[in-house]
Amino acid sequence: MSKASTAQALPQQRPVDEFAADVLHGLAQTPKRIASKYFYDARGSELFEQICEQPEYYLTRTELSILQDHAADIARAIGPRALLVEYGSGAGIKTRLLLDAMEEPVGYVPVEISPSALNASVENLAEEFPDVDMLPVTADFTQPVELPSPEQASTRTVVFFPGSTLGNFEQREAIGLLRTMCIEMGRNGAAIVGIDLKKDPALLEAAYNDAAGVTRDFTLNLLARINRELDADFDLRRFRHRAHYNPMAGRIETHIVSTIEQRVRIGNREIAFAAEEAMLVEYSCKYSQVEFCAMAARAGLRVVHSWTDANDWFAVQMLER
Ligand code: AVJ
Repeated sequence: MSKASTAQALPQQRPVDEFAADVLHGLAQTPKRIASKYFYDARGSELFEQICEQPEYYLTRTELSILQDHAADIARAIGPRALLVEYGSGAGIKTRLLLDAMEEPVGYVPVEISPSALNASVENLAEEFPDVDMLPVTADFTQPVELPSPEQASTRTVVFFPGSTLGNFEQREAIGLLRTMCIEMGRNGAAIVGIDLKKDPALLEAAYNDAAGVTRDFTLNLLARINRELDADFDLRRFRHRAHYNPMAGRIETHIVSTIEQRVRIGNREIAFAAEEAMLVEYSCKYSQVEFCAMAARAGLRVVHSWTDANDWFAVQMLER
């Protein structure tokens, strides 16, 4: 049986035009803002992998330990012959763990905007799991996607959304995304969602301000990316990374702050920054179990399992209709 290992070509807006339009639109707003999804060019993805290895950034390693410790339990809750759909495709370690534990998974569908990331993740998995149909889809998972069917019939669709990526969305969008998931998984489907839990703000702030400065580089790479792709002249020495926990909103808010009054050129436009003006680039929402259940309920989903670590720092939630 031949397993597809290249991304399906789907009609798309030209990515550079969309990036340019989003950036210019965001910088015309007050306060200025740029969506965090634009962090992830090749350099940004590389820096994110490095963030995951920083001692302060507990999220990745905690989620991984939860998946490891509860793999059998999770696999049992999923059941046999499931189609695994993943929103975003990471380095593949978590996926591998899950596929390894699952009973006869029939297919794997990573949904990801970047075709290069997509193909890389699928190529490795295809070798390791020859009986699993690899069905990558190049698409923005915030929009409903038409899922491909595996060669072998599946008993249910399980959407995997690890990494607390849900936390990057504001509450309304997050509920919208859970609704999209709910539709895509179908009537007897399930979702497995990783979320970061509320904890001591000092621990949270440390995770987004690592001592080695990798998170700072990751944040400022957004400006470097704009310079590279949109013919701009941001001087990275005149901007700084700032990440604070907002306890009322329950989230880390990351800004890029202009250290002086300055003008920046993007293509043929000029953008003015005041001294200490802050541009919003990321939210990372933190939830309590009760808050997450309430959000899921608003999307028509219930939490049927919740797996956590010994410190209750992170949770892997299983949702069903
Ligand atoms: C990949 C979205 C989960 O919000 O913790 C890490 C991204 N930003 N450090 C997060 C991120 C700064 C990360 N997520």
